Amino acid sequence: MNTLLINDDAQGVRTITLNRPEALNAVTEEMTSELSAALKDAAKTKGIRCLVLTGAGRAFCVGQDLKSLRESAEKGAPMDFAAALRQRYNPIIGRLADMPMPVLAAVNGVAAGAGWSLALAADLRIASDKASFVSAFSKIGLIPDSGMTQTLTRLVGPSRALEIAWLSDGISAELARQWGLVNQVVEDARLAEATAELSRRLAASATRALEMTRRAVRAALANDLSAQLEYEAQLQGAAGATRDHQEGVAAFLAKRAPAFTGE
Ligand code: T3D
Repeated sequence: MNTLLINDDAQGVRTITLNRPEALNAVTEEMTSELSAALKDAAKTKGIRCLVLTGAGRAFCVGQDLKSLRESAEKGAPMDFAAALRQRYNPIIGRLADMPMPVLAAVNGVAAGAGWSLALAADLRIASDKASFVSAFSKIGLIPDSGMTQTLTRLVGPSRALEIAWLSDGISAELARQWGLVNQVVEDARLAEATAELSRRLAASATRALEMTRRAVRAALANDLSAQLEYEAQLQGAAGATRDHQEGVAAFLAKRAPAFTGE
């Protein structure tokens, strides 16, 4: 891997670090192909129970590398945006959304364009107080992509989503927290520690129940009550058959902490 760093800890947390700090982790073709492979691998690796996505250096990710975009155009092979989204970006967003474990974005610095879309595709976001967010797409005559028109709209509603997308003003970490775009803001120096704390807590949980909870929460945005009640019944049927459910009940009755295994 040239554009990513991948690290596993003993608690079941895998951290993928976007690693082009000299270019603020701008996204290249190589990065999308490596990230896609890394997500595929994390999804099928036993024992990975929380995935953290972060950036090296002062940025989280500034979206598509505009220098490589210009180079391609100068070579007479301008980027086919629709194809790039269908073949490179969208599969990554789809994979992030459906990982079998919680996905946490640790936003260490500026997140712009599709870089912000990546953070929005995570389940939860923890941000450094030095982080900032900018849609950026409108400044280069594009529309928000890589899922942003949906993730952003669901978090802040259509009117604020349009304001953010049309104006492309920078949003501070604190304002992002107030608007529900990030779950926690911590002092920059504490980001690694706070990320480890939250990700290890998630990794020690009943992983399959967390994944099914995500499915239920997502379905709730489209279902009416009776469809949602039925979906909850189906998912609870599956959750109730897990080893972690048995362990949770046994631990409660024995007045001890549960030792979930993710099974
Ligand atoms: O198929 C498709 O649809 C394509 C997919 C597109 C998805 C997208 O992501 S489109 C959106 C692309 N991203 C942007 O437009 C963001 C552009 N960058 C900025 O607006 C600003 O750089 C930031 C707000 C992110 C940060 O500002 P600041 O003041 O902290 O840094 P800076 O001075 O602007 O940038 C520092 C360097 O990073 C600078 O390079 P230099 O002059 O030192 O050589 C700048 O050019 C470079 N940089 C920043 N963003 C990008 C970039 N280089 C390449 N690509 C970038 N996206």
